[in-house]
Order: sequence, then structure tokens, then C-alpha cells
Amino acid sequence: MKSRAAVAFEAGKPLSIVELDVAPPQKGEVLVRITHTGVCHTDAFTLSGDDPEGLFPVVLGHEGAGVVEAVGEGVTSVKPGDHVIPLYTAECGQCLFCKSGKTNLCVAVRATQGKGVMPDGTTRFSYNGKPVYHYMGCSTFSEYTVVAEVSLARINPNANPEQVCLLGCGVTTGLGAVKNTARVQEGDSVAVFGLGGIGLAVIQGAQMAKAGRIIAIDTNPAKFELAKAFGATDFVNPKDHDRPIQQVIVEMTGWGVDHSFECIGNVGVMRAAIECSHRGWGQSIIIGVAGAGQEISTRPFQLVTGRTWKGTAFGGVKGRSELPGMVEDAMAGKIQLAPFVTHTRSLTDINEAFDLMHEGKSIRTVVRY
Ligand code: NAD
Ligand code: DAO
Ligand code: ZN
Repeated sequence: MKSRAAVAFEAGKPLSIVELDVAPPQKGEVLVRITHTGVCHTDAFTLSGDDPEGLFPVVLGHEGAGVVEAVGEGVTSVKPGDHVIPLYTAECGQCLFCKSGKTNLCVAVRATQGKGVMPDGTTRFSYNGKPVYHYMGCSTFSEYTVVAEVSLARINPNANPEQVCLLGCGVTTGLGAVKNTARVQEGDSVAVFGLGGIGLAVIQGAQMAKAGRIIAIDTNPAKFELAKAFGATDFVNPKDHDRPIQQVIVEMTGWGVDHSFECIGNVGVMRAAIECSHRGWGQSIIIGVAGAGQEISTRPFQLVTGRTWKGTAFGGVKGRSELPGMVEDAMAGKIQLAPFVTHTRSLTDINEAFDLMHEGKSIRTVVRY
């Protein structure tokens, strides 16, 4: 079948709106009609060419919502008409990782997902007879996409897709990082570096956990208003200080914060984030994805004196088991999604979503088909 899609033919170039050919879903696969997709910093990172594993041509996008159109052989957990969110972190329930009870990092489709192909090693997308790669097992920048059954969360059909698509990445990652990775407790102090979709979701999660002080840090002060609306109590622009930002946070708090979160992808800020965490028990959670080949560093004495450095993918959330409940929470007003959707665009204007992100004007632009 034909599908309208925004294809990244080359790194560093705008997406091209074309009609792709999409092959039918094979065994264990599902054809999904995407109705809405967010545009995340990670899509921009891969499009930029800085992602060493980025493959081209590719259909990017991993923060979507849609409806099942058709299922391949053996698919039992979803049927045509079901409303779904594609998952870049699958949940098979069978692998060592799924059964461990310790992580959401399922390996069922990991090897092929990272190579931009379906589990049988081929792509379902093609253009002028040439294969086009999949992205993160989702490829939500195509109206019709094929994903593995284990990479689909079935959700309440009455949910607002323009908002719940954000549970496919940004908001879930931030909320999950607070709840599952850091396990923030009532009264704890928190510092959040980077106030994009991820950082703001961390702030919302910290407020839900009844954190005490929530320090919001960004070099773009335009981000502070929304951070305040989500519950941040203190606002710091590193550009206003002539000493290391970790020193500023430690001075503000006495001994540092109980939990810090890096939501940018900057290894220098990752260092600041661990070094502003509390002596004896502070922890820092890395959420940002750093550029190719970059490394983190700090003095080991920071860890010897009781700090812990951690990371998280998709906030530790197991998508198929947990996303349906998070969608219900959003519908019940327990999770706020509307403030994240600062802009909407049609597919033909998807490149504007990247411009708005780079200009620091948007939190999330949601593209509708
Ligand atoms: P974004 O670009 O919308 O937000 C980043 C924010 O950081 C911006 O507000 C920017 O002004 C600010 N910033 C940049 N440099 C700064 C600095 N030196 N000090 C303080 N603030 C600074 O990005 P996003 O969509 O929120 O994503 C954030 C990061 O999280 C990205 O690296 C993305 O790839 C990553 N991510 C990780 C996961 C995961 O599962 N681990 C999931 C989604 C996204
Ligand atoms: O299991 O090794 C693996 C692949 C992990 C995929 C999840 C990566 C999460 C970090 C990037 C997320 C940005 C959307
Ligand atoms: Zn698994």
C-alpha cells in the first residue's frame, strides 16, 4: 500500500514528504495507522547525523499514537480498530530481561531494531523500489507503519491521541525516571537540568511524588514559566553565574540535592549533575543522550563519598503493562499532557517542528496526519 510519510533521505537535510510503499505485516507484526506523532530531540539528533548508528534513508519518529489497521500471522494481543502507542522499548514478557523484574530493557527485537529492520532482517518501507529503514521499532513519521506486536501498547480508544502520543516517549520517560529510577520520596530535593519535554516531565513527576524543593535549570529562561506551572520552586540560568553550576546548587542547598536529573545530553552537565548531588546519599540520573564517542567523567571521590550515578531508558517503564494505566491516569487528569503540546502541525509542515525545537520555542510539536 501507499503511505504519506516524511522521509529522512540524508543526514542534515530536511525531511521530504513522499508517498512510500508499505508492505503487509509479516508474522508477529502489525500495520498501524498513525494519527499523531510528537517530535523529540532524539529524532533531531539522528537526523543531524551525529548519531553513529543513524541509518539513511529512514522513517524517523518514535512518539506516536494510532489505530491498528491489520495484523500479521500469529498476532493475538491486538486486532484491527484497537488504539495503540508504538514502543521503542518492547515488552515480550519472555526474555531474560522481561522476566528479571529488574528492568524494562526487553531484548526481543533489540538486535534488528538497532539495524533499522524488522525481526526477519528486512524493511517494510520502500521508495522507488529501494528499501527505507525503520527507526527505533516505531517509524511514526509515516501514516502507515509496521511494528512488532511486542512493541505495541493497547490503550483506551477514548484517549486524546494528540496528547497521549507523548506517552510514547517524553512524558513517560520523565515521570518514570522519577518514580522507577530515582524513587523520589516526599520532601526530597530535586535538581532538573534541561527543561524540554523530558525535564518538564521530571518536574511533573517530582511534584506528583511530593518532592520538596524542585530546582529547574536551563540556559533558556523562556522555559521557566512552564517549569513553574509544573511545580518547580527555584529557577537557575547557568549564564547568570560565573562559577560552576554545581557549586551554585550546592550553595543553594547546603550539601546538594537528593536527586538530580540530566535531561539535555551534555556530558559537561552530566558532571555538574552528579557533583551537585548530596554528599552521603545523593544520586544523579542520566536521561539525555550524548553525542557519539563522548564520555562522562568526575573525580571518583564523588562516588566514594556516597553519590550514585544512574541512567534510564523510557523511565524504566514496561510499555505494554504500564502505558495503558498511564493513559487512564492522563484521562483522569492525574497526569497532565496538554501543557507539553505547545504547537501542532500537519505532516506537510513537519520540518517546522524541528525548527521550533532548535529555536527553543516549543516543548513538543505534535504532527497530525
Ligand atoms: P529539548 O531539546 O526539548 O530540551 C533540552 C533543554 O536543555 C532545552 O530547554 C535547552 O535550552 C536546555 N539546555 C541545553 N543546553 C543546556 C545547558 N548547558 N545547561 C542547561 N540547559 C541546557 O530535548 P528533550 O526532547 O527534552 O530531550 C532531552 C534529552 O533526553 C535528549 O538528549 C534526548 O535525546 C533525551 N531522551 C532520552 C530518553 C531516554 O529514555 N533516556 C528518552 C527521550 C529523550
Ligand atoms: O536495549 O540496548 C537496547 C536498546 C535500548 C533502546 C532504548 C534507548 C533509550 C535511549 C534513547 C531514547 C530516546 C527516545
Ligand atoms: Zn522481553
